[in-house]
Amino acid sequence: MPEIMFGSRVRKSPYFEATVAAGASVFTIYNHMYMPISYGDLTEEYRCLTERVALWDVAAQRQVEIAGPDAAQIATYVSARDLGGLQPGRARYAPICDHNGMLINDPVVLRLSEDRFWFSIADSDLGLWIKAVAAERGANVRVFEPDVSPLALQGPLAEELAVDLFGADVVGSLGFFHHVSVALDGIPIVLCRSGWSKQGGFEMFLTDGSKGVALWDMVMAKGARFGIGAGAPNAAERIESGLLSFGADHDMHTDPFEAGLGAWVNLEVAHDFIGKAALSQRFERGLERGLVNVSFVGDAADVASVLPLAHPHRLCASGQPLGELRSAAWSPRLGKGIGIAVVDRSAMEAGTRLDAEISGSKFSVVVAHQPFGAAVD
Ligand code: THG
Repeated sequence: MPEIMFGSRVRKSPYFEATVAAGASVFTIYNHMYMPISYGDLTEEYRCLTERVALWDVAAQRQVEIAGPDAAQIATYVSARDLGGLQPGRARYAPICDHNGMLINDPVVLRLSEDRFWFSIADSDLGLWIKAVAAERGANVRVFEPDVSPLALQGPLAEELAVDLFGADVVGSLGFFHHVSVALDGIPIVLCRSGWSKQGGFEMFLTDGSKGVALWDMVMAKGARFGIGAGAPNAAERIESGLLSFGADHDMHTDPFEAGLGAWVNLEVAHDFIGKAALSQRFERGLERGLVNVSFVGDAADVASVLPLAHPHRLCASGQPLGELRSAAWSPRLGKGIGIAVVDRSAMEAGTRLDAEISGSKFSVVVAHQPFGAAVD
């Protein structure tokens, strides 16, 4: 395989040196930054995440900060989910759409104070968009990327390790999607109970990039007795858990209803927001297609040999194209290949069988009840 050059144009995370020292062997590029996605053994990383605790460099989930007297107004205007009632110290997952109602990002939004927000973004240049919207509206805000780099602690033992690190008082009173400013040996962090897995855990938003390696080493040292391991957002676990990856599963040609994110679109609000009119129309029209979970059928070794999926693949029934397989990975727990596909409405029902050709071989997938974590299949 060819290699990717580690040059100075694509940015490095404050944890970069620590992840390389820990054996990171596969990287992707996300928000113009290198992000480790594997340390060489995805099955062991899955076990560590689902049975113990894993440490992930997710600094590439960059923050777009909106600060100033009109911050709430701009945050609310760009978001399809109502952020009006979001209290300081709380976070919400929020689909962001363009004027046609198409998704352009799906960040976690943290409100730090009355007039300060962080949009913790997926992989697209949302900062440019918000900066332009704020300027065009003459809003009194500053929109910029602060020195903030999330490090995720995920897994069933994350809670105990967090208590060791931050104390039972801080951790015990921190609800899901709540956050609080803390310091660890003088290292400043915003600690949030959040993360891109359903194993439970926290995200430590480091606010001083010069302390990245120190923070990584400290968490690793304290985590040793819990069997902590270096890891990364895990494709199999997140597909099981129904967490979507922007750019892979849904993209700028997908609306939030098709993506299954309709519960987080607030059309009933009194205020206008970008995409509101188009989203209302799309909602009235109903779904023409949508995202579904799928399971592979057939020989396990054959299936495992083509996963994780390198790029989207067309899905057909009786030779007729009905959709596209967007992401897929081998699930060690379920013992089968699982994926996320976008399919025509007629093919969305559980049990629908679809065919794909991957690396020159024929495979079949079946539409599953979803998400896998909550279903029998
Ligand atoms: N953490 C932070 N930033 C991020 C991500 C993250 N930015 C990019 C990407 N991940 C955004 N995508 C998601 C998708 C789902 C969730 C979080 C970020 C998520 N969803 C929960 C669910 O679906 O059950 C809860 C949603 C809610 O209750 O509001 O957590 O992981 N910092």
